[in-house]
Amino acid sequence: MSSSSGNCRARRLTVNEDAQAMIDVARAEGIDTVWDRLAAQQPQCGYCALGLSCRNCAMGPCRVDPFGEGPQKGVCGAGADVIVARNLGRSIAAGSSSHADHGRDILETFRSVARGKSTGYRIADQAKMIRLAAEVGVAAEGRPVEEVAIDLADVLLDDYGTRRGSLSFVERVPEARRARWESLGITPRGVDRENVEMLHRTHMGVDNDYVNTLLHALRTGLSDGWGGSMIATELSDVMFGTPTPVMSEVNLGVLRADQVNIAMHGHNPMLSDVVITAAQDPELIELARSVGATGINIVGLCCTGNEMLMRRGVPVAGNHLMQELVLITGALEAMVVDYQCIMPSVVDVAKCYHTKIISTSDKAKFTGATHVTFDPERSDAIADEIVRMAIEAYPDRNHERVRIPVEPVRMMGGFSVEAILGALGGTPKPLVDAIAAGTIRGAVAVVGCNNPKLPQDLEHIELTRHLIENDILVLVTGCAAVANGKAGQMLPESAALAGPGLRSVCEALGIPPVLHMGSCVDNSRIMVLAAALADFLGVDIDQLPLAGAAPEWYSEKAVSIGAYVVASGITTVLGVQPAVFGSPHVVELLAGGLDGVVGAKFAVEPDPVRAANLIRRHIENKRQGLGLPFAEVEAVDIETAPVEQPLGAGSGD
Ligand code: SF4
Ligand code: MSK
Repeated sequence: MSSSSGNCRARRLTVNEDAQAMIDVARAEGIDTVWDRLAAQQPQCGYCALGLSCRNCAMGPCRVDPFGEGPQKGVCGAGADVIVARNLGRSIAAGSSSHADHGRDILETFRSVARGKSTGYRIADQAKMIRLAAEVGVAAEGRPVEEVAIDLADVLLDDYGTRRGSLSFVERVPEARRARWESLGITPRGVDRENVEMLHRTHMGVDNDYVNTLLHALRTGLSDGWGGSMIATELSDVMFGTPTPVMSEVNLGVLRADQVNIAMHGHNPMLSDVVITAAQDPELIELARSVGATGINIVGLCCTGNEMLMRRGVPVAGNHLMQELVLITGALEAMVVDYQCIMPSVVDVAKCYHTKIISTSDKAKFTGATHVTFDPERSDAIADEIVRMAIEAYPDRNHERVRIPVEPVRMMGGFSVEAILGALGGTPKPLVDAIAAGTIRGAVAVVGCNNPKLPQDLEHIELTRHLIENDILVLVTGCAAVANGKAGQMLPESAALAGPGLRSVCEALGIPPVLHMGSCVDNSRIMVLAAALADFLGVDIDQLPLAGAAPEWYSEKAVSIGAYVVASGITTVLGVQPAVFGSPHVVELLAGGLDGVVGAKFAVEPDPVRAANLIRRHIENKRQGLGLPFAEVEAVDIETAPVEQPLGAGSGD
């Protein structure tokens, strides 16, 4: 294959120059990537894509024929509605459990810090901890900080069980929304309880009413957004610091050809925080010099990258679909992983280079990787060991194979709710005033992953660009944030890309029109901000000119996030079709009926121009409902929408 045809293929797979260059190298060197494996999987199972297959028991597996010609019932008698709803509920439980378990790890370490056992950490934001303690009813005045911390940890640990009526942070939800949840019976109780109940309900012969199953699926999602994820975010801020605006850099250009490069990949900030510190140890820097490097360079991937960028300004090498390509630079001594979104394939790709894959969570081992069990009580020693392992790999690097294809792009991160309110003078009033005046039409959370079925980052970048051009403030997390960073849309000077109203606000405050709010668990920050805006106006969240979008989602965590965002009253547009279209009833409920139940619904629109148009019209409707000046927005003609074809069969060629 000629290099020009190779480039052409790479351009269809990703909009990023660094990824295109590495895809070409992978192909030239015969290294399989996610796109090759997607092509090899074609055609993917149509029953599964529609949510119509079930293997919940040993009378199956079963499938329902969507054309009405084959079987319409599984062996147990479950039809399309029940099977689709059960599958969706199980996905939400898996995603919610992932965030919940991440939150529990942080919580247990926080308790251990308070007991003086995990000495590698400290309570970095004591003021926030005291605020949280007051919020959940723990007395702080006149008591040692450690005692308060233990009591706070115990209250939040109780949230995982079932001892209280509802989760502690449900108190943050506007009263009208809480009343709605109560009337629907979907107030989240224990975090673990909702997830376990979801698994119970979807066992054969339990919940055989799809509406009932889906209502509990929303409750399961809510136990994530206002429970597991929120606990993870809040206590990470307490232990590692609440983010404030910070400049950093992004893309494969953040790797250093002359340094020991270590990529931190996964989700939990506990490990990355101590590795960053270890990499600054003069003894280890000297050791790196002794093997010929000029220093030690820590970079992030996926949400660990977002955590490190938000709090410490550490550069990010890329988002989800960059995890194999970063290895193909040949410049990485170690990829250190914990859990979630780490492809098993990284071990295979790393074998083509000198790179060590170091797994660290006993919950997430990788055959072929080097495992170092992470123990928060020995965090410093373990971080030291990991950095030494990376340094030891440096002499094995083949410098002739090192390809760092681009220069890094600058980006700004660090917009916690506290930082946003701080920039506004400590109150949401200036933001509310700007929205009321129409200077800012509304706000949209653009979140979620990459999915190789779509050209990488195209939807994130285009959708965001169209929204800010329409004076809509964009809040980003996860891989969507990294995509926008790479595109240069997250700098104060990118205000020039926005419409005149949003531009004027951003220029006055010195902030980008696209605000980085953190990792996947930090979508809980967006819930807190939405609740604060609603409370300030004395309305429910669903009345606000807000929307959500997950243009390139792939993970079960994203399904859980979508569930809690919608159940909290924010309509959400997905760019990738979820596996529910085998049941017209379920689709009608999610994309229509839910609006009358929780005041928000889902839509699926892969075209970023049409998605932006749909969102703008939704926001104008909400403005009208609040009695604010609104504009009529014409629907975009699909023929005029310049969108690339989604990838599917044959994408590997
Ligand atoms: Fe088939 Fe019902 Fe068992 Fe599912 S639960 S595999 S539909 S028999
Ligand atoms: S890492 S869940 S691919 S956003 Fe949080 Fe990115 Fe999605 Fe993983």
